[in-house]
Amino acid sequence: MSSKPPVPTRTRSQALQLSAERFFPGGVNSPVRAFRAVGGAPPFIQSAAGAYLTDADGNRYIDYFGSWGPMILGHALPPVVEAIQRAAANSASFGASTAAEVDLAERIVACYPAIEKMRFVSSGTEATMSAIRLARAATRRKIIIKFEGCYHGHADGLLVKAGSGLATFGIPGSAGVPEEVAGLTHALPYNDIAAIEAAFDAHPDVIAAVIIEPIVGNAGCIPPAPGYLAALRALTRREGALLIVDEVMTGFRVALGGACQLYEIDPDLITLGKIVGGGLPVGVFGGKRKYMDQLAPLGPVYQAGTLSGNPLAMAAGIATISYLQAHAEEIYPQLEATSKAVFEGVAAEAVAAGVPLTTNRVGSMGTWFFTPDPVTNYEEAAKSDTAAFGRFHRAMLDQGIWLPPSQFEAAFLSTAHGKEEIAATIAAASQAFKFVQGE
Ligand code: KE4
Repeated sequence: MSSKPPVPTRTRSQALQLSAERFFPGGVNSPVRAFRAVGGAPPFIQSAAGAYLTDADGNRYIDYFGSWGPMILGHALPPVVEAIQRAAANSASFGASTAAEVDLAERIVACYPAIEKMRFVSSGTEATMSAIRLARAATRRKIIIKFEGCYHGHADGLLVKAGSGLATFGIPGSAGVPEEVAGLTHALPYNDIAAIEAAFDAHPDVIAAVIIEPIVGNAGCIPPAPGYLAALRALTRREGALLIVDEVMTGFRVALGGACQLYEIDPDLITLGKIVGGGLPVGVFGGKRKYMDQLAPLGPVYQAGTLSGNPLAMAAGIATISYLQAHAEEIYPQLEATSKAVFEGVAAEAVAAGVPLTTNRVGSMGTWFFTPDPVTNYEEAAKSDTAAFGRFHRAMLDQGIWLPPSQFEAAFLSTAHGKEEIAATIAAASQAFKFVQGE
């Protein structure tokens, strides 16, 4: 067995972790950051620039989780930083309407023609939660369909696991979610149109909406099967249920117009987050005017938020989206080329090391699944060797490559990832695969 890569000094991060555990459960403000799925103690980040993170002990890492998606332009891109600084000089928040909200909305509509009207919120969870409330009001129906492996934030009705049978209602996916609430949601297999047909047949005229990650990112990356999304659109239209496409992760990521552009989907409602805020807290839900105008103050559906449309978040979003709009013709082909190079390069090192690996990727989001078999739904993703992934993750981290700390998360590249970062990542993978086969 080759000698393992030396573990960098992380004493300051370790001390910070102990302090953090006094205040936050697990020492974190979002569970996945705790590294429970991969083991070891998470480094604390001090700063970041371009494709690189620097931890509290001065160790540098090439960043492949990009704040879980937002940092498509890399960290601290000057026009984004300057826009936030200018906005901050005029106060951080007003709680009143601003021109910046109109500016960002105009840019979003230009990229998402299916969005006739929208509302800003402060997270993806708020966006999907509000879209579902709107869908229930618009259809006067209660049941929601989601898909196993898809995550749409932590609203009660979306923390639901599949029941015992396909046509049975969901069961709570978290403590604290009442069965009565979980029972209003179906969790079906992804990429299985027959399962949705069966659910509509078993429960006619009561399904308010189907919410889907058009490309799954939260089970690791799982692309839609050819024709799946089009079939889902036709089925929901036929059955009078709204189609909510959750582009919180894929929006502006896989194309300027997201998966809706890539797969030519015309949903009833779309949710956005992450990139649209340029790293500051922004969520969006929007869609057809006939639904959106049912929101207060025009209609009976209540939804509100103290920091919705926050001026600093709008400034970061405008700077990010306007940069993407101005440079889309070179950015998306560049992201495709760099992502293809690194995903295929790492996969080739797995073959050389005799490590079973399946690679799923759409543009600059992708996952290396530690399984020899295709991954087309959550059940297949769950067959991955998560212990092997954990060993790989640690060996990559100790060589300065920071992958998302879970087999069931997507990795992301940014426009700041270039030839040097790709070469370093592939070289580190060549070493890391030597430790994957077992301690
Ligand atoms: P937030 O509430 O975390 O802003 O967004 C929820 C959400 C909604 N929809 C999709 C498709 C999402 O991916 C997310 C959040 N994604 C996770 C990463 N897989 C956020 C990271 C975390 O939970 O810390």
